[in-house]
Amino acid sequence: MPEVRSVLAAVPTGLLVAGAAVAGPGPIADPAVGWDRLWEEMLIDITVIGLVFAAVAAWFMWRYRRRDRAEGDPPRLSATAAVGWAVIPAFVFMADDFYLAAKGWELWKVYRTVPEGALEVRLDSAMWSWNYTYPNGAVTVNELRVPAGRPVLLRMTSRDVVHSHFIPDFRVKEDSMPGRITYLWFYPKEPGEHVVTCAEYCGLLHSRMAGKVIVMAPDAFEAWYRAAGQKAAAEAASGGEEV
Ligand SMILES: [Cu+2]
Repeated sequence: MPEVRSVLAAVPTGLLVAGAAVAGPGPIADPAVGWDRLWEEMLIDITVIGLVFAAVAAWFMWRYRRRDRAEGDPPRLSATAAVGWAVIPAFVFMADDFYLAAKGWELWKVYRTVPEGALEVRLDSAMWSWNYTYPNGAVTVNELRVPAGRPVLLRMTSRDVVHSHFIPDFRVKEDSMPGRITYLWFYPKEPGEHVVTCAEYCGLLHSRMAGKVIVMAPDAFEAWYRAAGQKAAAEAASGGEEV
């Protein structure tokens, strides 16, 4: 995956280099790409199978059509041929099902295996907001800022009811639940914005429980990250004095 290497090579010195280096020089398997491939493969397979079955059915309809008001004289099948006609087409169809299922399991492993060097962010879901806390203490609400070219790991829990953090563009969706820690990871490659929405009905304002992932150029992210961390530290310090 040459574009990954060029992104990593473009990452400036500092925190991000340390993270990206841990991810290793090899390509990171991106589940979003995997889901798209699997979907396309399924569409192609069901189209081909559908066309083959339709062609065979059409041929039989033509071959054994009623002629001259005759009652017809269909060929008699032996028991073996009858079983073969039932089992072989079914097996062809099911073999493809098993193949796609195996590909799905393979992809699931990628989906659940977090690459090394991911940026880890804590997510507390609540009615009705997404609350992100970064390793340096920076906090954002309904806005997940991440650097391009580095995988992101969300460790999630909920303050109240079950929510589901869904980022359609990255093909990831995972429940967050009170009293439990769940996770998801995704791989933002280019700067840009992506919708986050709640995919688990969680009360009156569920439909407004939306946010965004803002993927930033690595140096812009680092500048924001440092400033947001300092702000959080200053707030914690002044809060401490008041107490
Ligand atoms: Cu929700």
